[in-house]
Amino acid sequence: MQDELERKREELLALVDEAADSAALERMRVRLLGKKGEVTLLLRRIGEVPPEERPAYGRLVNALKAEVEERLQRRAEELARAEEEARLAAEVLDVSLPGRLPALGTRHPLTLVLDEIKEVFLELGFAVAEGPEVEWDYYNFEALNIPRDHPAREMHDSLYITPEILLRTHTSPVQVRTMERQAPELPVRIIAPGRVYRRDALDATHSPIFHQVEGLVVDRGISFADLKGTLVHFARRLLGAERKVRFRPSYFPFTEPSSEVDISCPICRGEGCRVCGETGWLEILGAGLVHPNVLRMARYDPEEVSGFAFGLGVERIAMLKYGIDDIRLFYENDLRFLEQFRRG
Ligand code: 2NM
Repeated sequence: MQDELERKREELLALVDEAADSAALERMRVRLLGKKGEVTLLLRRIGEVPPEERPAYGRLVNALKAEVEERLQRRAEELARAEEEARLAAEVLDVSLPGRLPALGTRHPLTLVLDEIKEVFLELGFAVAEGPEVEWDYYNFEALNIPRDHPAREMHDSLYITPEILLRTHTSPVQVRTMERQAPELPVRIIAPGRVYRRDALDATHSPIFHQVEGLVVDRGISFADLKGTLVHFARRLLGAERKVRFRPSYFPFTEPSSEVDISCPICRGEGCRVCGETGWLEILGAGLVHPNVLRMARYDPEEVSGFAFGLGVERIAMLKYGIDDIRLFYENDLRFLEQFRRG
């Protein structure tokens, strides 16, 4: 009996040592100590043992059970330690490796140019004004002295929401709203950057949505000399100190006199090239002295004050500045295009 238990003891302890991982060890614990486990059955068998041998049998089996429990405990700790070590070895992290750099975006070329334009005018004491993109016909046309029969007022040239409301075709309504709000306070010295809308098909040189910056100065004694000084300074700050600047007579309903402003081509320096259409000159903006009717409608007295105003297309400036020949490139978000404007 004693020998038989001794063999059993060795067999069971060996089984515990054989468990190769925590899961196998748990299955082994059930096989040994569970309800129908080997040790449990040995304990139950005490009833089959002759009464005089029961105390000795009981002592031996209880000792065996304690030893099995202890061996299970030791093996569990051993396996847990080994498994932790294996996990740590598998998870090694080399903190000396170079980091993975985040993919850095770039500012959009239109944002770059717009920021440069703003900077020049902010230095000169202009403030940035904003207004709605969905605008009353009154602010977009009527208050700007644009006649009822002007082509821009046709349904097929502008994007109307109702007969009285449209998507603004320029940012001039912002200037009108600012004058209205501020009058009779002087001076007005603002730029109005923003998105404008025209009923055009998208092609290499037109887009139904594009960006403008318009400027306005109203004060006592403002003359065409103020306009010229401001815009020559602006053109040279933005496109190069060596630019020649040319004022050509023109017409706008909201200014009188009116002018278009050209610069010597920054690509060929006036020699003639693809960008300037072989003329050596590029038109960069329109400008003029604010029409007395416009001042009057905005509640300034044209006998007391005068003003100059100008307007430019941001896409147009960006295209000639960077030699871009297709306006659609600005809106397609092709990274091969955008990444060319990375700075620094
Ligand atoms: C241009 C050209 C000339 C202009 C006029 C005004 C306002 F509101 F003061 F009358 N804002 N902008 C203006 C003048 C715009 O764009 C080519």
